[in-house]
Amino acid sequence: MLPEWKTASVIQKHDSPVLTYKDVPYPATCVFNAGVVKFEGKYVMVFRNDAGTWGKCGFQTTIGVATSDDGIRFEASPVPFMTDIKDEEILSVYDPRITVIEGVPYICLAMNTWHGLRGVIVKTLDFEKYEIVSMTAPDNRNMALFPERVGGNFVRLERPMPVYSRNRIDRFDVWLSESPDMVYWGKTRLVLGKEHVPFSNDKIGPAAPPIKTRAGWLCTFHAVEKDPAVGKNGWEAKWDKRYYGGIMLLDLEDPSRVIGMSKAPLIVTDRDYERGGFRDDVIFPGGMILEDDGEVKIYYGAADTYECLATAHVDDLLALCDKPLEYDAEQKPFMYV
Ligand code: BMA
Repeated sequence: MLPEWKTASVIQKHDSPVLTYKDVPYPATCVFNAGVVKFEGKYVMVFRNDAGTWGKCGFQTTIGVATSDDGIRFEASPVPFMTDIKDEEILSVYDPRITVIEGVPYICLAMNTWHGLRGVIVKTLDFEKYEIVSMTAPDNRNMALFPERVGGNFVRLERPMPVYSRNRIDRFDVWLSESPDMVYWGKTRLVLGKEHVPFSNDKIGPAAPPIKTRAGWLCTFHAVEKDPAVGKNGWEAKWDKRYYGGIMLLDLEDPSRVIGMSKAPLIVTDRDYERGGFRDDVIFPGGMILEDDGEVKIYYGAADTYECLATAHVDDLLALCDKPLEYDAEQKPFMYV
């Protein structure tokens, strides 16, 4: 039996999803895993849309854009975005995260290609035209950019997926790389190992782009627990995972250093629309905005089907990150030999 985790008491979930297929004026079925930023006076959301038959979903993924004046009521643009990125090698892009850096919105997306799972960074000024800035080598996706340079370099969180070297199972962690120009990335180092997260028995990954606070970079991540009790959990033929949102604090000067982390999840599924969908029990945060009054808006995909919103005060989130990292010996990392 898995532990019965609860959403942290400092979190208020909005009553209903903030974006669903009903809000999208072109073929849409599952609308989820969005990135959101404030840009030129509006909230801009870039979301994932898996079209297909309701109750099945599918892999006809497009990327959509929606805007809002209040961060709650979003209006989708009439046509999808980045449809021409697919070519003979790139099959689909998905799970966008947006960061405005030096006045320019950059979007990180996961990318399925014929030769592996990659990450791509694009930049745009109008959310209509875009330019590819760089792509990762496979298998590495789930990138989230920091909103400013640190020590002179751009910084991103990322999630390589070493399979062969880690006994061919999901044992994935959160990493960080730096770049002088957003094109060449290196100085790669581990941020958070799965063995540091008491609510993961499978893998973890970066979630929304970090926000800067006086105490450090406040940063969400997703954590996956496999539940052996379920085989089918949602519309998909087999699905035995649960995804939670977690929260940690990274050092302002060296963001590869975790200075605090909540030992329990920040957000778990407890609403019908989070528990029932294409894949049940999935919380996948992709956007986080710090408002002037200290409210933090956290946007998250639910059940791979809807886009939702939760809020909390920044001080309450920081208070959750008061625990140092502990290493769980039961979850010792290992190498394939
Ligand atoms: C991950 C990604 C996400 C998805 C999650 C849960 O591997 O594919 O897009 O939300 O699984 O299904």
